[in-house]
Amino acid sequence: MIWNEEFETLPREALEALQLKRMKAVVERVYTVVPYYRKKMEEAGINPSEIKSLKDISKLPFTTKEDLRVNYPFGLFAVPFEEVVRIHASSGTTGKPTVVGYTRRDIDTWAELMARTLTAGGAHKGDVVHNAYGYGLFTGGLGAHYGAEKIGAAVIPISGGNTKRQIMIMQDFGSTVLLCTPSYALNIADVMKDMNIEPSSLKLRVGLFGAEPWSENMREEIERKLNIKAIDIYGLSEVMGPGVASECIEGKKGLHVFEDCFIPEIINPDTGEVLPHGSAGELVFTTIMKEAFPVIRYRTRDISRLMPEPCVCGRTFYRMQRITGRSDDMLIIRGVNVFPSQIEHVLMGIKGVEPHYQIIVGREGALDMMEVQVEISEDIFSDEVKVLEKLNKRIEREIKDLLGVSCKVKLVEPKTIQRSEGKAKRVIDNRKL
Ligand code: DLL
Repeated sequence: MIWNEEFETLPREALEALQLKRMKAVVERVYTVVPYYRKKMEEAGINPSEIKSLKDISKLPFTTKEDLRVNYPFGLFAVPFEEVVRIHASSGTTGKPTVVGYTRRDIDTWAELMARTLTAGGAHKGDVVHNAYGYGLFTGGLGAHYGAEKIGAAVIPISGGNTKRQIMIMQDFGSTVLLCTPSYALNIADVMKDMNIEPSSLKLRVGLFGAEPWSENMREEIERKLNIKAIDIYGLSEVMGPGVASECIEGKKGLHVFEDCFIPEIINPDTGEVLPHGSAGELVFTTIMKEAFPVIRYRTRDISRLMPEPCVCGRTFYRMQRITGRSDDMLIIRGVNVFPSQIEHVLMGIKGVEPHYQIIVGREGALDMMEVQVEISEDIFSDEVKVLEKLNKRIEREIKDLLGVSCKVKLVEPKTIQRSEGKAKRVIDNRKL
């Protein structure tokens, strides 16, 4: 099923004409109203009037998380603040979050995109949508919520956590569609098994999973353990939230990018050069429908590939391959984006610890676990156990406060963490996706 036949099956030529019109308008607008964009374009020696074809997009400078940080919190908003009706945020590279805003029309566009996403995954009016994406500053919960209402489904805004209760609600309310991160879906499956509940006794039919990397193996495992079809959905706060690209249940191979709202490019992450379709590289998006927080050539750091081949479902939007990695060091731990630099930021603020640390990530069952090994200084090393225990707890608490995700801290003796001979290896990720 297709939610919006008119746009989702636009012939390529008409789609590209629409993209060009919208792209010109947004470039013109940010140049006029956002001083930072104007300055960057001037520095790059490009004027919006020189954007004449879709290819000309490559003349525009990239936008990065660093640009968002410099303009924290609202410096890149492109409408008067009273037009903003919603603010979300995701983690930034230091203590400050990345902030994004939406006008009323942006919220409508987002609901439309999530309606398309849910429909592509096979959801419809009459479904009971169990939305276990987190509600709050994270875009997952509320983003999916509005789309589910738009298609006329009954939404259960359950948010994350309390898994036994989630399962009871699924049984009692007859949930048919599950929305959560893929690792949480596996966790639900494990808890169900512990509770001796047969997945086939539930009404669950399909799950739309995203917000973290997963693999075809994980898809098979989720489908088998929960007795459902599992669909991959992708998005990021800076560009919109969920609803940037999604798989269709007919094809289940690559995610259709909603190209009437976003222009995708693939670049070489080292040189910034635009790569031809089919090559693997970093995904870059330009938003062409957003009002409050448009982004021009936003570097996602996600590695993928664009697939122009037609899809069995009839959508004309190009697909992107499932995300295969990142071009930076961002980790996703239990759905929360974590940068090693954030942990470093905490450590630097604590007396008695050295800036030598290592993050070890693994899985216990379906749950991500993070351990941070931290070197302590010589003078603290000889202190009493009690002092060290206190220090340990303090670091754990401060990391939890900043990241919103708990970890285990292990203090290690001075000079035991291997020194780098080039790029420091801060992270050891033992998770098998
Ligand atoms: O995770 C938005 C979202 C919510 C997408 C719910 C899908 C479902 P952020 O918190 O800003 O936004 O994190 C964005 O998460 O750059 C990717 O690295 C990663 N990511 C999101 N979806 C996928 C996916 C939301 N399907 C970052 N596969 C992105 C792999 C994903 N990684």
